[in-house]
Amino acid sequence: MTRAKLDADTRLRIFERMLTMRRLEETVFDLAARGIMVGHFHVYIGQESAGAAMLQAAGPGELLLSTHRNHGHLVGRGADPGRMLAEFLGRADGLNRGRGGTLHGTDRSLGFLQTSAVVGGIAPLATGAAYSLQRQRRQDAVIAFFGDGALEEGCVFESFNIAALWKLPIVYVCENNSVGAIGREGGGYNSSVNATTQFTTIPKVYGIETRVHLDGNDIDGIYLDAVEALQRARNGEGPTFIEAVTTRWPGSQPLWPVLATGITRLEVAYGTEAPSGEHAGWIADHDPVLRIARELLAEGVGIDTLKALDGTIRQKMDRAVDFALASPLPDPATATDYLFA
Ligand SMILES: Cc1ncc(C[n+]2csc(CCOP(=O)(O)OP(=O)(O)O)c2C)c(N)n1
Ligand SMILES: [Mg+2]
Repeated sequence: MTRAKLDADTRLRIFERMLTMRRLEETVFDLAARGIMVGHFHVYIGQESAGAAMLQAAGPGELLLSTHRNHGHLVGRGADPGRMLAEFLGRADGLNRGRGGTLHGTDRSLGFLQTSAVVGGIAPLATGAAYSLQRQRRQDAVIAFFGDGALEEGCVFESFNIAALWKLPIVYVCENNSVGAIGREGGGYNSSVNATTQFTTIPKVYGIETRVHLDGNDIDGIYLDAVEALQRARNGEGPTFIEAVTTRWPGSQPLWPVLATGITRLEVAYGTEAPSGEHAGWIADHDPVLRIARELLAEGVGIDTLKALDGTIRQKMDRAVDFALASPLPDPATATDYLFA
């Protein structure tokens, strides 16, 4: 199916979100390597296209919820990288006052309601948020991001059922990164094990509209589907399920993530440098940031424009690190603040 290409400005803005996500994750790796950031975390490298295109389509009143691979969604929605990094370091100026860390990121000021690292756990929360929007008669929708693993969880099926029955304003976004995943059996990070090979069959059973992008880096197609799905949700026509399929980033194969492909070199997209190292194949064929950069260059965007954009984003990340490091740890006297009981 051929569809209209997006205008150049929208494509560039989606790319800006993608590059911001990438540079943030590289900063996270740097903080971890320096021993400043401790504990486990998950990164969004290799999946930026879907999140960036969805977030580009989202309006200011939309509500967002995410899963353990949430950094990209948060920063792509516009969360301040300094406050994000402060949160990851457990500092008082973090988005959640240092209480949540990487796995519970939220930013209520942006409608980013919740991250749940419980696989599939976000689906009922997001569906409840959609019910709330419906009750308030708001012309907004919920976007719920989750991985393919979520489709092994019973609460996701219950959520689909309720959302379809009540025509709730919600877009479920399944980021299927299982292509090339080695999974636990292969000694790597958990990957989904599902009896169905076509995830869209699950929401379809409930009469939910489905769209699948076998090329999960098709930012035009995902953006256009997002616009349509959000409109359908706001019109009271019910939920949509969008699946984006991506090849798993080598750095997300091990139990602890590693910056397997190094700092992203836009020079590879400019053609002034060849991809190198053990994962040169992934860099050349699957890196979404380089792919969209190449597409933009082919469409006439100048190398200087991309260089300037990257420079601005890198400076933003440097300032974010300074902000996070300058932020104090929470005062122990506040340890029981913000508790329900
Ligand atoms: C209910 C539950 N079971 C198991 C885990 C451990 N776990 C963390 S991530 C993960 C794999 C999730 O796969 P997927 O949702 O596809 O996300 P991906 O890591 O592939 O992006 C598992 C099993 C968990 N967090 N929650
Ligand atoms: Mg997965």
